[in-house]
Amino acid sequence: MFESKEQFKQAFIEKIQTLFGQSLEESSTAARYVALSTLIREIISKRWYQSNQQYSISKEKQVYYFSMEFLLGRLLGSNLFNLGMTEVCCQGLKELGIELTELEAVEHDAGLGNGGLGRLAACFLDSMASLHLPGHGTGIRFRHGMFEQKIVDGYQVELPDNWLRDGYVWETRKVDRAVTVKFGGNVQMEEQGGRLIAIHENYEPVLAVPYDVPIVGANCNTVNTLRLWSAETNNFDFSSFSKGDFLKAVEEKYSLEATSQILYPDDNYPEGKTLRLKQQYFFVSAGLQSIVRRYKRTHGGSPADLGIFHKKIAIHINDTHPALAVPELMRILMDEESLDWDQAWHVTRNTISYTNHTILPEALEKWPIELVKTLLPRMYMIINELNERFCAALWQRYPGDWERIRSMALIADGYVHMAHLAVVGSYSVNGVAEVHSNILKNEVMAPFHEFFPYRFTNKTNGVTHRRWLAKANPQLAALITATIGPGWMAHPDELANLHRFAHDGALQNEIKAVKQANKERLANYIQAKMGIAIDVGSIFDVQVKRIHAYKRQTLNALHILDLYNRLKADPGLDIEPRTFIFAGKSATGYYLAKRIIKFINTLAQVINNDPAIGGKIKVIFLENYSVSLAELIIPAADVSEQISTASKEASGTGNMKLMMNGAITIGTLDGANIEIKDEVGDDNIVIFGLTAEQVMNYYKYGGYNVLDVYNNNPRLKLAVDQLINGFLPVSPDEFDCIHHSLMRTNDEYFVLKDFANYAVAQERINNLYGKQRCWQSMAINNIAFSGRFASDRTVSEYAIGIWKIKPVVIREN
Ligand code: 26V
Repeated sequence: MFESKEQFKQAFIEKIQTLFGQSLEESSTAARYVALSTLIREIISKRWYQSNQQYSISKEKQVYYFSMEFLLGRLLGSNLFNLGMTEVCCQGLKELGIELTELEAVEHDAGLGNGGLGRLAACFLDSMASLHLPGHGTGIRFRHGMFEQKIVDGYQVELPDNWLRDGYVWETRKVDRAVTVKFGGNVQMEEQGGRLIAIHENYEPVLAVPYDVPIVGANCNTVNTLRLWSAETNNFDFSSFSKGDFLKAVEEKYSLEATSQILYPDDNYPEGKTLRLKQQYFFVSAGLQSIVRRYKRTHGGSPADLGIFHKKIAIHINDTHPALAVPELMRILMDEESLDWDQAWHVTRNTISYTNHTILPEALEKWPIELVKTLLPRMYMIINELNERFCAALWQRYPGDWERIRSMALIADGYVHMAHLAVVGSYSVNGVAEVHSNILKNEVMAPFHEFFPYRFTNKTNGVTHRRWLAKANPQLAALITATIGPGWMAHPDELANLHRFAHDGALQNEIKAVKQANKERLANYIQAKMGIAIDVGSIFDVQVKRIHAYKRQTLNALHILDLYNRLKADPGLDIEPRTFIFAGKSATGYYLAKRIIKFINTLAQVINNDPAIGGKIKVIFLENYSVSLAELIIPAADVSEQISTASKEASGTGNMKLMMNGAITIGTLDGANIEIKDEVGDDNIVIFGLTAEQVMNYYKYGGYNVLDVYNNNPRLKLAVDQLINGFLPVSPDEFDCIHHSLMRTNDEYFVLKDFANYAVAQERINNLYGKQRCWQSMAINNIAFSGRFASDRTVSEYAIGIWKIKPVVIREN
């Protein structure tokens, strides 16, 4: 650590010299970033070593969070923040004529995730380390993360993400910890000494090499590990090579290494691709092998030692993507550690816990039997045995109820059902918000809940207030600290003390000024990026998230179109000026979502260039939504759009980030919106639309006819017609698919049904914003009651309620 700015400056300059053989003056911004990060990494490394040592000595239980995705974003700023070094570095650099923010901007986002699920994993890592919890991440080091989105002529265009291009300072390659993962081949059972042994032959070995990223806790010495696995091969096919067939040798190498090349960019719509199943088994197997190896070093390697594995290790699976952890842990315990089936099953069932993140039926993972059999023969054997035993238990309880047994089986209708495997193979299943957990228990997984009533709980999501409030919005953080003291940083519940100041005129003015500054920062970015000037006095109305039919960007867009129509009809219409800001990526093959992007951009083109409306409204679609861009947009938001069809959004986490930054939610009673409403009270949120129960009743019993709504709402009818009647400057069939999804398939997501209420809710937003005192008090209350949505709360609920792990306070030696 640096005692002073002077000491820091000297170390920084020396680092540039030793790394690059350059003086400070000669160095580029990129070199300075590398030098600063390297310096910080060295400080982290000491604590990392100490953490690992003390974890081993303490022998306390550890948790491993298995996730296909970790959407980390940038680490320099958050590491400095958690180390408490932001100030000294920022000031020291300033004296050298360098802006810290400029160096931070050099870092490529680690975009190893699609959206909510991956970012949640990153927030959890931050909270585990900051709560002194021995908790680590296990995932894949994708060579290419989430694609880079360009908007060309209003359409999404995908470019490969090349985040490793300039190297990644935060990772350490641990070649001595590599393990082998076996694919394909065949498995024979042979009897040896009275035991059945599985012999796996003719398999394709892939070398899994771990890259470790340190996860720095805030204001403590804890540094945990995110271990990301990379597929490599050292068995270059020398026979082909020496015969001169270079191409074949290289081909094989690339095909094996393909496993960790690319993140699948489809959330909520898994494709049954072999490579994806390969990725899942790859990191699950590598991760478990390495955990068992470490366990044996610390706790002993006899079968009896492994029989109490679950007392020292918890493994959490983030959705079903790592659900092969169930059969893989069985395999390791039986085939490699000589436990019998019952012992292995006892350990496995008590080690693994599972979070469900979606109930969209199309997102529930299932794999064709044939694929599992050929790619993972040993996994298939074990799943099959698990299935037979589970079905037998079901038969005991429900004799003759074939339909129920089929609906719960691990293998049925030609597929392996991963959610069933995850529920059966774990001791805990949770949803991510109250309403979502209840739907799991009472609808989607009702038969499982009946069979395992104690297995199901709720753990409402949270986000790290360190990144999403303190770091993203430093001025707001300073203001909060000046008002209620610094305690909220370690105890986000203390934000509630702000409530007393909700009507304090001075604080209201200051909150407004901070928001204004953030809006200006965003407006500058938009001006620079897109050449569009936006009114910083307008309401910044923000919908940033993946583009998906159920999230209903279409509802927002249709309302904008309606507002535009009304402004055209009556240029004197008295509304607060508003800037509608969208950002988000569509899955590559998701045709409808891609057209929704084009629809928003078409609206932008029409509205932003129509002098008749006097600049009262503008529409902006910011390209390439990412963690870093979110950190820029969210602090500038006045209004948070959380308008999914009730029952569809498991939780949402953007809703929490926006609330924490003082935005007012306009939203449906879906996901965590309901709990946000409960926290802030009805006066500090604007709720509209069908409830989850109403939506589910329509699905079950019918009774919704989109035409009734369409024919009875002339404003809505006009906007819907404008999609296809040549009103918009695109080819007449451009938005057929959007129109079709609304009008021809009876509006599956109730866009038209909720439209009128949404328009009323938007008017309320407009009127509330007009009463600035009232608005600012609402903003303060939203910040005040966001403490519950800090991931520190969520993670401690997991630690106490599920993982049964205790903090281990790391001493500085
Ligand atoms: C993810 C992926 C990623 C790789 C490609 C295939 C595939 C298929 C399905 C999924 C599931 C995504 C589920 C998900 O992201 N759920 C979101 O989880 C958030 C954190 O709990 C929650 O806030 C969101 O409401 C929920 O949609």
